[in-house]
Amino acid sequence: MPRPTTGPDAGVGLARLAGIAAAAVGLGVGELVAATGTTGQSLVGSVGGEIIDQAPGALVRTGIDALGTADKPVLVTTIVVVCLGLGAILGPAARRRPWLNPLAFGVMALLGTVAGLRDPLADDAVTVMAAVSAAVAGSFTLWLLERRLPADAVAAPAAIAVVPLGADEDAPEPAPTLPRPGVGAADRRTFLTWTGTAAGVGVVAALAGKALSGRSATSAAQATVDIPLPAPTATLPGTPAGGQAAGLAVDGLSPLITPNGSFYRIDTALTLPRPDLDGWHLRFSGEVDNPFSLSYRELLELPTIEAPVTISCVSNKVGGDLVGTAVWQGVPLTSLLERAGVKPGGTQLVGRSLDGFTVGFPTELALDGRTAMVAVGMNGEPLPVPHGFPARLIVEGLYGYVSATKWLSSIELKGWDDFDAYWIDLGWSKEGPIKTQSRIDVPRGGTKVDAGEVAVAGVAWAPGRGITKVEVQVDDGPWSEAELGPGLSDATWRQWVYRWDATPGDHKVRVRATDGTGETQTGDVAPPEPDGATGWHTRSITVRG
Ligand SMILES: Nc1nc2c(c(=O)[nH]1)N[C@H]1C(S)=C(S)[C@@H](COP(=O)(O)O)O[C@H]1N2
Ligand SMILES: [Mo]
Repeated sequence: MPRPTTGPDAGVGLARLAGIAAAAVGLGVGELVAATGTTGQSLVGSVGGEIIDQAPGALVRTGIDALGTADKPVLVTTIVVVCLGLGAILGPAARRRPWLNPLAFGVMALLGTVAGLRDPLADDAVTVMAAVSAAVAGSFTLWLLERRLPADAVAAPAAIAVVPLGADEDAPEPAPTLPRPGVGAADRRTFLTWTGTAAGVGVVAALAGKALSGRSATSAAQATVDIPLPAPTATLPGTPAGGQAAGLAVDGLSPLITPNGSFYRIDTALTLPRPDLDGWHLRFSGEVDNPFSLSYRELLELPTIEAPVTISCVSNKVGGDLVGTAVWQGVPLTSLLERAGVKPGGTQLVGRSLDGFTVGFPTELALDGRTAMVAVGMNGEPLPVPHGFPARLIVEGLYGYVSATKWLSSIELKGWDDFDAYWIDLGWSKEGPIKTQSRIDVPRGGTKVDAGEVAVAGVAWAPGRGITKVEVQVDDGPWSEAELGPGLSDATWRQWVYRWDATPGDHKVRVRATDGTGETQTGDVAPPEPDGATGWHTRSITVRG
């Protein structure tokens, strides 16, 4: 397609640019104003959050691990691109019908406002201010730019034809025409300068907003919190003084304790909740005799425990990496529930997050002796924001979606049948005990190894029951017992290694674990839905001669 320099088509092209630039200004100003709120919640973030919450169950369900990680930038990018695209449509349209300009920006502001008001992370007043400023700035920009559209583009006389700009030799030569003397080129340059400047303002405003919300009160508060506990690794068995908890020394094997920076992350939060710590309270309510609430300071002053616990996501596939082990530090649920006084009707413990996410599990599981806590620390640090700062639930033996509420805001006791938490409505099982699983970490799939001794190693977990045996099978041979690494507790995974005398050729290696009750992991293949994947993790390994 030849690129028009003048004429009606040039006018459309330039008006599109004006629309895109105006949309960029609207987006940028909206983000900047939204970032001034205490929570720093982004307007685009609120819209994305609303899309995640409104998306049909199946879509969110299949996207659970993706939504936890890679799809979030994709969603944000899509929203931005759609807004700019709407601008590209609006630009030319508003040239004919100027009233479309305020109307379109008004509708977008309304949508942003609705999403923001429904978003528990966004401050209502700030949302309205952000949406209104975005609409006014965007609409004004478009009005300004359209007044600067080159005169010939606006007049669009039929006689002026399209002049190809690119070296498009195949294209038929159109009747050569010249820009009208005195207008065209110079006007065009001025217009493009204005448009470019406007787009630049939009980008700078958006970046400033991002910087501002990143430097929120939360980050500052978190940096100054000192978790009143000793460094956790000191209490773990087999820990060299001041060092990491020791485990099996095999290259590529998951460490016994997963560092915070590489701990898997799964949640529906498009933008991280960054609570205003002064206003944050953990509330206990519902079927209890003494409802109460605690500030962050009050929570930190209570007696705490620390325990290594392996948590996993129900959407983890066989062999997947949505599982990790940390030393969690926090206040035991037993003491908090004792203080609240659970009534007989409070058979379900509902955890609610600042962003509206909910979990629910049988209250008795918090009281049966397993590790169950309101965690404030992870591996000796205050909870990192992506893992739930300021506080989250950790319950040994339960998948995260029924228990591990991050950015915890309240614990409510309800009847088992009176409430279904977030993922239950979307078709996942109401009860979520973690199934016994094992994974081969090394050798990696598809790698070639040399014949001779090969360390096949990985981790196996059955939190709450513990792991007593791991077996490895090569091709259709017998199951052979692997060596187990140090056991921190029944709540954590166990490393294992099998020293395989590898013979040249293509082999299949599979693993299965037996838990503390004596039950061996089933080889029946089941998908993660609705209550966790089963099957034996299998790797194809080529051994060189
Ligand atoms: N607020 C909130 N908490 C949440 C979730 C969420 O979407 N929102 N996801 C849960 C799920 S499905 C899992 S598996 C764990 C993951 O915890 P992590 O991200 O710290 O590994 O958090 C749980 N807590
Ligand atoms: Mo999960």
